[in-house]
Amino acid sequence: MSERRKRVSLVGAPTDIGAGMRGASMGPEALRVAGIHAALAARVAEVEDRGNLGGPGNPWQKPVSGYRHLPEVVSWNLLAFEALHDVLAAGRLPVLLGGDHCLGIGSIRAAMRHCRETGKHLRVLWLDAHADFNTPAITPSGNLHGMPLACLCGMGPTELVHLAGEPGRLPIEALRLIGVRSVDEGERRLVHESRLEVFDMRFIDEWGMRHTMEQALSGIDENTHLHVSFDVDFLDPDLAPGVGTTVPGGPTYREAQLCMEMIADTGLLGSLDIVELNPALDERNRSALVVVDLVESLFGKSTLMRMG
Ligand code: B3U
Ligand code: MN
Ligand code: MN
Repeated sequence: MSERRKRVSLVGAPTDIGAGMRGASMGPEALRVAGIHAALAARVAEVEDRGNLGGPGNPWQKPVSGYRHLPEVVSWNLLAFEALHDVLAAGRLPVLLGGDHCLGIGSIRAAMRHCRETGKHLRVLWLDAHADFNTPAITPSGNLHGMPLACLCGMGPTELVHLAGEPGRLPIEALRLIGVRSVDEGERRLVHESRLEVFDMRFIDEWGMRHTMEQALSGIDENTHLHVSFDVDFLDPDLAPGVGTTVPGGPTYREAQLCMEMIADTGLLGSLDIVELNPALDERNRSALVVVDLVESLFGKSTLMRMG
């Protein structure tokens, strides 16, 4: 569907329940202040803001059996799952304003359910400095924002793996990780054993963003639902310092723009997460402003009219 005909719903999830640092709970408001609504309204047929989900507070506790805040993470993800599935079922495109990246579980579960109901094929583009593929046995922190992909692929606590009693798991083949440059020791082994398709920064340096995106998008067709999970720490910290876990050596402004533009060119974007923005660590909201700028490109903004 052309971007111009899309109808978008913003859903805020103000929580830092899965993170190792407080502050991502302010992400939704920072994105609104940076003008996400107006920026999208200029690109698509209609935008509504469904406001914020109201989940549990952050008790700031130590890990229990390998996880921090598991019950609260489950609650937030159930809320996200319901809200985002409602948006999809209404024929609209959900934009999750996070919040930390543990919310990717609920969000992608909603996209999986939607694909099951509509017969679409899901492709997930996970834009992130990290692999987010830890399990309770190997996590160095217990923070669930480092584990969402492993949970989605069936490795994690049942409450998260089968969130809301949902069947099945996310097939590894549906996933593409882009921009990765920080992977923990045990996680590296699991990524390798699981044959996750990862376009790390070395790949991007050697092959360029154009080739990277061609590869990450290969095999899609008009029946594909593209889910983009955009962890703001994907970007180089020079560009976007407002995240809890900055990792140097990320995509530049130009590389990130091209990444977004090439996704937009497919016309297949079906759902989006914007996560890990931490306004407490930002400078005059500049990371939020960069994100909004990139989201405009993701929804088809281009300098010139594109031919063909
Ligand atoms: N891999 C580390 C750090 C981390 C993962 N995701 C973020 N940080 N944002 C962990 O704690 O699992
Ligand atoms: Mn992440
Ligand atoms: Mn990350």
